[in-house]
Amino acid sequence: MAQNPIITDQFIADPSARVHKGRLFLYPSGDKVPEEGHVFFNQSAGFCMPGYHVFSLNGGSTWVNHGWILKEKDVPWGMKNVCAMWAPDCIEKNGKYYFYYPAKAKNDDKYRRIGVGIADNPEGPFKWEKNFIQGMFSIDPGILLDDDNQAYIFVKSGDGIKVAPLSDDMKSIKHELINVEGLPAGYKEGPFPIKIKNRYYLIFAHNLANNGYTIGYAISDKPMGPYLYYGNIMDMIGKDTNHASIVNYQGRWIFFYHNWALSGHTKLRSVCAEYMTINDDGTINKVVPTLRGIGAPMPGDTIQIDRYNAINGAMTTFVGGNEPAGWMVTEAENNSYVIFNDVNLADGSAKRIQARVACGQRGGIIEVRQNTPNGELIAKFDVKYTGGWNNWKTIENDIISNKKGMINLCVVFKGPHKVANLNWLLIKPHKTK
Ligand code: FUB
Repeated sequence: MAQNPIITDQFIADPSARVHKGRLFLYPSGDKVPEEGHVFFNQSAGFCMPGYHVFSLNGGSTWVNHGWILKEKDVPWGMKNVCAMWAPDCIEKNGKYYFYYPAKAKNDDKYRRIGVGIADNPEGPFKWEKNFIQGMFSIDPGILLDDDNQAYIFVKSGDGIKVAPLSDDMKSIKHELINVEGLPAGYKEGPFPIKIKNRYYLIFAHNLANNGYTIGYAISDKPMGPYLYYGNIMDMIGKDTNHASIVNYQGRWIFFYHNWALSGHTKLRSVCAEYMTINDDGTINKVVPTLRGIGAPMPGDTIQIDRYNAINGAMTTFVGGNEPAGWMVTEAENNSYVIFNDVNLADGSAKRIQARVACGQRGGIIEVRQNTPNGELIAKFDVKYTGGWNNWKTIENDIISNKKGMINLCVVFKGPHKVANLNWLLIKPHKTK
């Protein structure tokens, strides 16, 4: 999957994004529907979180799922069957990858502990340390590696955000956690530290009036602070958690966060991403949630057209029938259209295009044009009755006028009735022998 939310075949939250070996990796936590009879322990806050997957971007807009990196049952020091694996982080130091995660420890009455695993590759496999890091009972580890190779672990601990330098082997802390000074009043968690142009940034989730979370940021000239609070990067998106990270990928800043648009349930979350900009004075411009999100679909990537930049005359709703979870364009009357920006046609060699459609009436024409409803015609589909508005069929046709590089698509529906429900488009990569 591609646009917001970026993954729709499972629930993930608390995204920690990192570029490793030039590739964009995502280390989220995972939410799941509790099994019948699941006993929540008293500090679960209603979450059922069984462990971690890792994802990476293919360069276009498809996220590759590298599978499980850690399940609760494999935490050497962890309590079983509590599903308490909250927000993780993963950084690289001297060619090794260190994955930090909170879990509930067995034989321990403390809140949560933080463990670490070490790998030779960003996607693992990780070798898990036998015990948790001593001297902390915390959640939400966020790691900063400074230019002098000193790493720091930031956590939510007690009622604030704390920090300590990590030992050189990254498996313990050099001294006890200290409070990060200079942050605003109110509940804070989800620290994500990052150094940008000699400034230390601390991004964090902030729940000032127990009302819902904003994402705030603070800046310091020293890794452990004191920090100066600059306000919100993202305002409240609803009355529950948010948790963010930022990363520079291929020259652009990307802001990752989570919402619960897919499930409608605040404990079953999905990760989203937006482009973000930083001003010359170091301040960060506010990020507004969109459907379109980031990434430029390439030939072979599905173009989730319902995650539009603009729409006119049609609307979107959840897809039904046997389709995987997600949304579709629907109620597409004559001349309604949807605009989806930034599709990467690469060298322009693609010859065929597919559309995933469902039609419960007499059909009509779907035109794919460049930029606007009257823009150059790129492809055209003659849509017929498919057996119902949720009976899905993939149809395919020639690309009439191919382009190279980045273009914006405008999909126009034409017909005397509602034309079709449209789930996605896909430009087929041209195979040469
Ligand atoms: O995902 C469980 C907890 O909710 C995280 O640790 C917090 O940051 C919040 O997102």
